[in-house]
Amino acid sequence: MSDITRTRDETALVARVQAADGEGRDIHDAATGAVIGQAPVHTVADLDDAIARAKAAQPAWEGLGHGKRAELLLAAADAIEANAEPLARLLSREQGKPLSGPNARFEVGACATWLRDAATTPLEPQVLVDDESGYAELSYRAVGVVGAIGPWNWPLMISIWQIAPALRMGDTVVAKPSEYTPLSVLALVDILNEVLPPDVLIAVSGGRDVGARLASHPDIDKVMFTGSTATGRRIIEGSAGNLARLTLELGGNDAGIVLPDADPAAIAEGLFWGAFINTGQTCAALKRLYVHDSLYDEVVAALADLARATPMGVGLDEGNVLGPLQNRQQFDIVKRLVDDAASRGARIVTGGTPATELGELFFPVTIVADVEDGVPLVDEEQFGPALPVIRYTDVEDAIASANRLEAGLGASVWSTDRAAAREVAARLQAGTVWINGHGGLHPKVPFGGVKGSGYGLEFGVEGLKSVAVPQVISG
Ligand code: TXE
Repeated sequence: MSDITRTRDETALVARVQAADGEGRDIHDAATGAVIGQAPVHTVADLDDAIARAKAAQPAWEGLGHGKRAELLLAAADAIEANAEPLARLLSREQGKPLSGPNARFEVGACATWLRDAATTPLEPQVLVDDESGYAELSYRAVGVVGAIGPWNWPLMISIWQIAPALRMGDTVVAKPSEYTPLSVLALVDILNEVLPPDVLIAVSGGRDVGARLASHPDIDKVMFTGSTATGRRIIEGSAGNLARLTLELGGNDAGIVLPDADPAAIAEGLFWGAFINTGQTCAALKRLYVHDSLYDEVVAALADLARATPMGVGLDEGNVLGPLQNRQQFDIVKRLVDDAASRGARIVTGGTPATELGELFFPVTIVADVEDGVPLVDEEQFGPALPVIRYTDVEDAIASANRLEAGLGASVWSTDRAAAREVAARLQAGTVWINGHGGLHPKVPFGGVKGSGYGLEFGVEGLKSVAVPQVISG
């Protein structure tokens, strides 16, 4: 086996991908502020070179066929697993999420799972007509070079969601990680490249200028993007020139509705992790919770109890399951929204002020009660550990509230009556509606948003189709 599979700690992973001394940008441990390493600062010229190499490598990669590509991708998944612990440690330090709980180790495990699934999901040609009128079949071919632009919240998992189906379908990929979390993605790509042929997957570590060029480059055929709605709009504009196909996952402001027949004790933990997985920095997290008046106080109290009991701190400490905000910008957004809600008379049940004793970017889990639609903490995406809980008396009002914002990624309904919950679910404007849970994903179940949360589907057969072009052969 190659040397990378013998790597034992995260510093060795960083050493393989970081910039030469004095040429990079310091990347800090989100929890402690310590410097982890120096990210290379790639330029637009570096990106152009990477795209040219990826384009040159694409025909041979497609020519290998599904079987051989699947074999290589399965070997790449094994390589991730062989390096799981150092990758998880690097991710934990750079992103902030703890090793334990549904966090860094979980994320690295999901990378291997999603990669294997993309490698092995069949996508057979579909015979559409085969009779006296003629013959026609529909199949899916590689689209070409895919640009993968990633965020900082689940940097490894989301990169794999973008990269794996594209490679499987015979595309080559140029990936640009977020400038906040480049090292872990560079390390992941380095590990994958131990088994992939040269130039099939290239990571370019740059900022917004590099992202903008990647989305609009004439030799990019498809862009997979996860990030903010504002950047998504810019990518759409950029694609007017190259006509790149787009998959845009633009975050959300997911509503949860607790129906009057729900059992607060039974749902409290599901609600808590639905909202606070990755310390709330998750696109499809529960971001505003509508609770029927009859259960309101009980649900708020149960959430506050869990908030107080759930350990937050430095991610490498195995006891912690909640971490810091990843960056100052996000910390400031969360603080501003919580302060603003308090100033408008909302009740801060627990949390509410920075946990400076833990470190600069820590904000405690904050449950905000007696708050209403129209307050920015409800209407804007907080993307952090603060949950507004809104009281309702008529379920029609709760449905209208859930649907009133531009976002449409996920939603959830909580009830002991599954049929009643499904009826409400069908009326919610969201790409996924969970019942008695929030945010659970499966590699075979398509995921994507509606309205301002973007368009296009990831995962499963639909995900493979989205990084391919349909071709009809007729006659
Ligand atoms: O996102 P950006 P940021 C939300 C969350 C957060 C906000 C901003 O609410 O507060 O977005 O986060 C690249 N053309 N989400 O600033 O700017 C950029 O370099 C092409 C939700 O990190 O959208 C990075 O790689 N690319 C989200 C990526 O886009 C460009 C997860 C995302 O950056 C570009 C993260 C351009 N013009 C934040 N400008 C989710 N859906 O989960 C920047 N980029």
